[in-house]
Amino acid sequence: MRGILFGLISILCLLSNTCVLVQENVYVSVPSYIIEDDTESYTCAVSISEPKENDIIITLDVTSGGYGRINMPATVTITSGEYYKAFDITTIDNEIPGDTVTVTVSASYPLFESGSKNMTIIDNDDGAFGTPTPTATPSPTP
Ligand SMILES: [Ca+2]
Ligand SMILES: [Ca+2]
Repeated sequence: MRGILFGLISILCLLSNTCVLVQENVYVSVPSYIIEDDTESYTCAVSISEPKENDIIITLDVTSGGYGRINMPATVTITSGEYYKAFDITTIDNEIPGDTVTVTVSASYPLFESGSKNMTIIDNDDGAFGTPTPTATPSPTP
């Protein structure tokens, strides 16, 4: 009886040691492409492997090509007991044609392996989706 108990405890210790060695990951899910248009909102998400007892505040970042092109929260909180949190990305419409760009959205949390995904922001000023850019009128001379 005592031997069995000791065996069980040994197995539990072995299991918990294994758990400590497992690298925890943050995952981010974004669309592979989004279209430049200030009315569109794209649902994205961050997730972790398993729920935690405390809130996990994930930091979001985007490579420089995304600056001024999208609105995205700086952080997303996965509340205790949850492993998933959705967030929205919206695009910023501009009048610049031909500015399709691929950016990398990343999600990080201290001591966790960061997650990242590529996302292409497709321009809408080439005529296919948007209206033509109005030509500038010369300012009147006095
Ligand atoms: Ca545009
Ligand atoms: Ca554009």
